[in-house]
Amino acid sequence: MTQYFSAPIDQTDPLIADALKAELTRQQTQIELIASENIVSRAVLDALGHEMTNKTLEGYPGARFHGGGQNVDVVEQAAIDRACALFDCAYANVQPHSGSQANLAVFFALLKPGDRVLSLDLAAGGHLSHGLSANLSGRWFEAHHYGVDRGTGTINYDTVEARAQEVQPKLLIAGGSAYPRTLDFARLEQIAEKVGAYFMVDMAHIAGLVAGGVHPSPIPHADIVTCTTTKTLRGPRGGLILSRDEAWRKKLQSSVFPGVQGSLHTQVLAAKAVCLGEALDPSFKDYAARVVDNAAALSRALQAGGIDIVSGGTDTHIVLLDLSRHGILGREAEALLDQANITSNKNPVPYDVANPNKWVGLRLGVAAATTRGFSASDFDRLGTEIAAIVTADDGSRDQRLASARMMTAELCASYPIYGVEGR
Ligand code: DSN
Repeated sequence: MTQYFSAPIDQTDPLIADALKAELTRQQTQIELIASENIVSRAVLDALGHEMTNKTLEGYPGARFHGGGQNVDVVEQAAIDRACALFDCAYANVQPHSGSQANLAVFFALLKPGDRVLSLDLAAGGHLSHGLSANLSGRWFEAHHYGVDRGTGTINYDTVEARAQEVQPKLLIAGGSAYPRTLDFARLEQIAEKVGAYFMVDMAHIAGLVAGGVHPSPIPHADIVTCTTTKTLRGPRGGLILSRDEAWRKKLQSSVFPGVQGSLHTQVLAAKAVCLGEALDPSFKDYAARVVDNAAALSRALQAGGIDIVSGGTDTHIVLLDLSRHGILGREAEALLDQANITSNKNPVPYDVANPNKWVGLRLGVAAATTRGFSASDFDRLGTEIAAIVTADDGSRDQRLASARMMTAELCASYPIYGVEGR
């Protein structure tokens, strides 16, 4: 068995080892602009790859269903304490395996099947776990949505209030995956109060901006807040549930386990604790400030290049391009940028069609490249190149792509990640 415990993966499983190496090279040599991605620290990777993954455990620190949990107890308690300190809240559950699991647990805690929820429409930037008909949240609950104004691309809170009065939801949800502007949590709290709804905020995308003090916190306003530790928070894949007070502790604890989950992803708990510790370091505020500055620079450069930006700009890490005037679909723009080693994703814009292959939006996010070290002037250059690629005619596009590939290679060489050999 000696080999079993010591042989590296490139000896035991070349197929997977080669894919892992190729993925590292891909990340090192492309510019990551998918808004839900980031680049985690070596310390987070160390935790994720740790032998703690062998440990099976259910329950909560000090009240487990299996023996031998003393070290995971230390890790989970540290993650809870750090989440409470970071977000200034009294309650944190760090066990959800993902943001969707966290949201499902909140639905399980607050609602009964058939209850009404009111959330941001998917095309306006919402999330599938907030009541999409194809998702369990939309199948088992009566989901209604609010959108954004056609003219401004932003949420009109008077319209949300009218919609809430009409729908009378049991749960009002704010947050999503592609809304680029600051959310007015105080106003949404008032709306929820007026109609007697619970108020939940899914801050998955902006959690790192909230932690870094560059977006207002939903904690004082919402009954319950969920997020992922990925995205702007710069940690492992997984979810968190937070609350300003202890009112929901008992229900939330049992809703996560045994409500929607069984045993822990113990090594992910360790990685969550590490990323939350990193976010408590004063340097995280500087990172968060650079994220919003960089997104603004990218947005300005794209607009200067003639591209329409949904809502006319951004307050967050997200820049959402509306390509409808350029005769190019989101998936086509994504494929073109891919040829320049720039990674992005097609996305609906507000009031877009349902078919993803016909969406006219492209979503960009700056968190990963900001972690890499990109400055506002790098994003200015990047935005100029992206606009040129998207607006180029067939005759000049190859030349634009060649020039963009050189820019990508230069920027990636200037801001290396994980060293030449990876870890
Ligand atoms: N909701 C998806 C996204 O924003 O890309 C995954 O987190």
